[in-house]
Amino acid sequence: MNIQEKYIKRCLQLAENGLGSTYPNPMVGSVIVYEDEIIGEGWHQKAGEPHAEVNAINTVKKPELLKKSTIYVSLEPCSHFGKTPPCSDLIIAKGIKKVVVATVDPFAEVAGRGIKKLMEAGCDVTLGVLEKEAQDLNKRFFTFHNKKRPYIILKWAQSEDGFIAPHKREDRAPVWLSNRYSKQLVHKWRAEEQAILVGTQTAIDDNPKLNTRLHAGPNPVRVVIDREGKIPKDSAIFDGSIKTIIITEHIPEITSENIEYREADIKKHLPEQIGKILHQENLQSVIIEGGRQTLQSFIDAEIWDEARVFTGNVQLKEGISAPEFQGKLISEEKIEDNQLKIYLND
Ligand code: AOF
Ligand code: ZN
Repeated sequence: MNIQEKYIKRCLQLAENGLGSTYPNPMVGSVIVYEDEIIGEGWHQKAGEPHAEVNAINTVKKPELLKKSTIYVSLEPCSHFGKTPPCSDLIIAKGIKKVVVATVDPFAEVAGRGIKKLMEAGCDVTLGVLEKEAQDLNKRFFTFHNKKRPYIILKWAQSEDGFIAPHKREDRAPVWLSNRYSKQLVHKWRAEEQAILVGTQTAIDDNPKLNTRLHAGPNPVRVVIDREGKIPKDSAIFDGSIKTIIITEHIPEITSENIEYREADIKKHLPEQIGKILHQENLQSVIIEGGRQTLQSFIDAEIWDEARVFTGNVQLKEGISAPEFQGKLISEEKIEDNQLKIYLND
């Protein structure tokens, strides 16, 4: 690891202090280095509050050193007037001549303009140090701005013999293939994403609540596909306790509180349309929890980023088979009698 990587790594560590509180902004960290010594550090704490560079500059005890220092930032310094003024202007005004940046900011109002500004002012700018790590840290933010859709996580549980549910169900209740620790972990994951989506059949068969009752944290916005309005109105998803978006062909005249309808065109593929709708809603991530048809439609359309698959120790012998997909296995762990595998689409 070279010196530039060492300091960008520190920026990435600092950025992580903002985990869970910067949305819709990314997590960003910054350090200021004078003669191989860190003289200032900062990170972006919350949307609307100062950016990482401002916080780092404000911690420098001897401001006269700034002119001879290098500023490291895990994201391109901004060029726009948003809720706060442009960081690139501040860097120029403080006379900092050397700037090391991990990655360009994909936000349309910045997108290279911050770097251009700095270079035009005569700064020596290095771009692309630990770029992949920096983009991974804000994978939801990058996917949202670059692909104009949320970061998409597919999740399902399957039996040892590869089925996600039995064919027939007597009552509207899920059949549990994963154990209680896995279930708790799923609720933690729900709290980490901005939306949770299920298809019509899952909403009908399982009557899911789609909340985070087993883990502390916010509830994601519920998104439910109900093209023909077939889901019974007494289902948990219509209880109004959480903002719920229904993707449908026909928007009903009478709607209830916290339930919003968005129109989809039946002639076009749903995954692309849902991606667009959620982007318009400013939702940067979604966890899709079934069922087979919904999961497979996103896989077939190549509109997904991550798959989290539990395998239980139950045998179903027959039923609805697990989605078919190809991904790169990035982690594998045992949760008591369950196995959890996480894959990336790449
Ligand atoms: C930076 N440093 O620490 C962060 C940046 O509304 P504003 O003014 O807070 O601007 C938000 C945008 O600024 C956000 O979408 C992203 O493009 C950038 N975030 N930029 O120079 C930072 N958090
Ligand atoms: Zn900024």
